[in-house]
Amino acid sequence: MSSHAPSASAATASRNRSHPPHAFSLNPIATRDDLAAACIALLDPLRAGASPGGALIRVGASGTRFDETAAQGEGYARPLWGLAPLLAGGFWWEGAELWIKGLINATDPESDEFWGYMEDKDQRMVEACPIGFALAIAGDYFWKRLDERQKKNVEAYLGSMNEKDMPNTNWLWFRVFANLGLAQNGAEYSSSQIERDLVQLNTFYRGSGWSNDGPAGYTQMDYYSGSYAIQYLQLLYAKLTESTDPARAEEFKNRSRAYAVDFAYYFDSSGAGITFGRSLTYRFAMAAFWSAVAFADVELPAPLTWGVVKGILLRNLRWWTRQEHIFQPNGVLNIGYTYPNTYLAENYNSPGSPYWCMLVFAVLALPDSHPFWNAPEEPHPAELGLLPPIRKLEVPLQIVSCRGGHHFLLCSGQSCHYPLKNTQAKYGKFAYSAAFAYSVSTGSYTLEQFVPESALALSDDGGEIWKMRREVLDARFEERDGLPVLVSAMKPWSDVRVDTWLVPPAERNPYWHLRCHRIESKRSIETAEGAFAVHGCWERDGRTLGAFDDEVGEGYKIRGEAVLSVSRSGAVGIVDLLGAETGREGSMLEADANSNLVDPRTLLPILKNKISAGKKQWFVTAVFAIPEQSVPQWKEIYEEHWNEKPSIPDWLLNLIKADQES
Ligand SMILES: *[C@@H]1O[C@H](CO)[C@@H](O)[C@H](O)[C@H]1NC(C)=O
Ligand SMILES: CC(=O)N[C@H]1CO[C@H](CO)[C@@H](O)[C@@H]1O
Repeated sequence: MSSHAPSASAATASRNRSHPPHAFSLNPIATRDDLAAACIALLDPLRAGASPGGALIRVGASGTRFDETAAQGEGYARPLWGLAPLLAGGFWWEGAELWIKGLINATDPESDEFWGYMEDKDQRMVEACPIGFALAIAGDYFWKRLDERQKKNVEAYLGSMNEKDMPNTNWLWFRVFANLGLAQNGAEYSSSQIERDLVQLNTFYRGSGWSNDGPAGYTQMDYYSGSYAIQYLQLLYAKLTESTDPARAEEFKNRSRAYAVDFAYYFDSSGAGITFGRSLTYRFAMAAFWSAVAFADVELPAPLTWGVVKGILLRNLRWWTRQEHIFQPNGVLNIGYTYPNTYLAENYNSPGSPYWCMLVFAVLALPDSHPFWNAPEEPHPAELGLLPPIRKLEVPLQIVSCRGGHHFLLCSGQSCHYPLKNTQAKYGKFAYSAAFAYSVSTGSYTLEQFVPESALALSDDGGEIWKMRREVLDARFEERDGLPVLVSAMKPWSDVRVDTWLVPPAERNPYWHLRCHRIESKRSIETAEGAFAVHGCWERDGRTLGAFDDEVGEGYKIRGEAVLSVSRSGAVGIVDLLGAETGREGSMLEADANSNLVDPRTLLPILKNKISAGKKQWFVTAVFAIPEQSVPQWKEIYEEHWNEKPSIPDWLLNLIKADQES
């Protein structure tokens, strides 16, 4: 028996389970009934965590920056994003009784389970949004079933949000929905508060369909601008106020038409979405924009037909059905992305918080006869060549690429406006992919814990602490050789400046993007730059991947300033096109366990060197990536593409030469 023979445990280990498959994971997600069943499969297990009065649902034990009542209130309220359209769509689920009782008790000051009225900047404000939505579309259950005293309690509770201080962000939408829900049922509400909030929210608008998650000066346009909040709620609002606020309704629909063409690039042919920004534990909420488009009956510009919208939405959900580790053994969701992981979690992610994912179910409110349900699912338009492979997203300062089937974006110019955990990883990376999820730091000692995935990390203390891009300076577009290029700078220390040019894949090198850096440092530093993180194990026995093995066609090759890795996730490599003159050397970094959002065991191809104080140094990093996920024939083509290294474009060579001569 050769030492390469599979160990008996390899296949068994990956098939083995800690609990039986979840009903959601077994759902084919093809029809309206399938989607209703998927929604119910997510709701059912929550009942076990409900308080006697139904107002509080405990999903887990970890803490948040806010109180436990608000946390368990999330466990109650967020599932309403699915339950309300389920009921509005004419489905019935017997657990709904518990949620109706829960609303009564949550808002009753005489009940043990009363949540307490809202204070300034209260987490309860977020949960007022799904409650408002439930009142608006499923008032038959959540309003008409209540007696007069109970109705007054709901009115007083939601009304306690008016006039309070709120974060100047997407949160303002939550108050719009609290009032709208009351208005739709003829209850007392504040129309002036709705008006003030909408006027303020409108100041976030930046054009081309994109809103900032906050006022001018912020540079944060992530899933909150689209699926998690702003676009999503604009569209729900548009549908609910078509006759009472027609001008805004039309404006919001117009914004979604512009945004949709940009956002379509975020999803690949497998259904996966690009991992970018905070709150990714909301999982399939990432695709909720497409559900809201249908909910609001918005016809999108070509090539985004109903069949395409349906395809993007349902493929994303099916991708999630294949991520079977998103559940706890009792069937409720865990905190994490594709597996339990708190390194990525925000301080506001309570155990119930992942149920923001239920936003995706808005389409359940649509009747069978709706064109969304009638249209046959169509492939992603990029797969059919119906979208240009590269698109400049002027407003969010991103370049999206679907060249060769790999959907990813280049990013320079975003940052979170408050101190977020792992903020560098969530906004500061050069590239974010739908196939290779981003990685976060797991600790603060050595490169293995910092994980410079799609980043340039710098250390001035011999490699103990590493800095990666957080604040981006002077971000702008240039056009070179007919392609958009993102130019920006960072100053990790006051005496270190790094200028960066991000160049999307050219037609002749579809699987390569370039990141050129000019580093000027007055202190001695070490540098490390990473490609995308890859699955770090052999298929044959699941042990840590090593040097390339021709027999099995897996492993990694390191040659001077070039590293190529081939494993289950596809082929990923990195090389400095300036060659050995940069002093950069390739290696494989054993990224700390659970640093990557989709793969708990990753390796990272990196290039490292040292720069002495006072030196100016240019790098021209070329990053190679062919994902298994959306380029199924990658094994046959990767060698040819890897060997076809891009050359340094003339404009860049001239820039470097001029600088070196100055
Ligand atoms: C929406 O777009 C249409 C078509 O471009 C345009 O005629 C209309 O004025 C726009 N409406 C608003 C409110 O922006
Ligand atoms: C704990 C609690 O207050 N439970 C109440 C919830 O609401 C129902 C219906 O009003 C009451 O019967 C329960 O006593």
